[in-house]
Amino acid sequence: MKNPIKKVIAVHDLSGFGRCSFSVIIPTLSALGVQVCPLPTAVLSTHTGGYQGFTFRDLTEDIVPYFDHLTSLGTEFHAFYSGFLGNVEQIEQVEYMINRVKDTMTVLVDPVMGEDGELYSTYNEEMMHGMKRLVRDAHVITPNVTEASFLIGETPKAEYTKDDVKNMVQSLCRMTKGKVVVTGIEGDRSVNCAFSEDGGVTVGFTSNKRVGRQYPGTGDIFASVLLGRLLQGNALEDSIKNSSAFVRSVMEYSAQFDYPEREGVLLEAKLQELF
Ligand code: PXL
Repeated sequence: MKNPIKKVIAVHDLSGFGRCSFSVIIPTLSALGVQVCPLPTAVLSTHTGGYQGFTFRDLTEDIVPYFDHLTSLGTEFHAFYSGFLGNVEQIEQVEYMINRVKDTMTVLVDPVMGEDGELYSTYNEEMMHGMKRLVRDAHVITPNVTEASFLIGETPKAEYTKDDVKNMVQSLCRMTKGKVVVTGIEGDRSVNCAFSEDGGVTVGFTSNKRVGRQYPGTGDIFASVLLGRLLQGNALEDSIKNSSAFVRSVMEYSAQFDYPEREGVLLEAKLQELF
């Protein structure tokens, strides 16, 4: 009988504390029955949001040989998933890898660049241009509203109307052949995520009650659940709804407890909801 477990090559960093990137991607996708094959871009002691003095071991030199070895094993990989990238060279390496896999794997690019209207301090103009090239060939992209604004060359706004969001999704659709999913929208109460899978002809919206907290890593959890649900064969809209509901549930649970938000959501307590 054929091995039923799907495999994802995931290109992210490993941060030892603060629940983001691989610390949440591996358990989340595993809970959905998907095997994560981690391709680490860097190893940090903590994530960069809210901590100082963290260690940072850059693995840029290893990335392409690591990928070439994985893809020479003669095993079938079903998806390729990239997220936070640390420099322009890493973005170019992901571009090389996407070109190698786009005809045989589902390619999800989470263009992690910033949040709350700001780019991350590690980001610069050149990296943003690189990210625009990455989204072009992806099959699914999952920018938050801040990243979506930067990708289409606009200044992020504090609040978005439904029409603003529709225009934003349509502009993104002109930049990629893939499905577009924009998350974390603030403004119109009936909109939280917006998506299109037909090049912007139709734009759908989903909504969820906001929790009013800012935990790192929730974008990584959202994209991981989305990818897992898509690989299970679910439709895009159902996968988005399931993923946002899960993120909201973990945030709501975490918000009951008194601990620093920079430690991330209490994922361990809620993983069973994915089974
Ligand atoms: O979750 C995004 C992310 C991933 N990796 C590192 C980060 C961040 C966000 O701050 O700092 C190292």
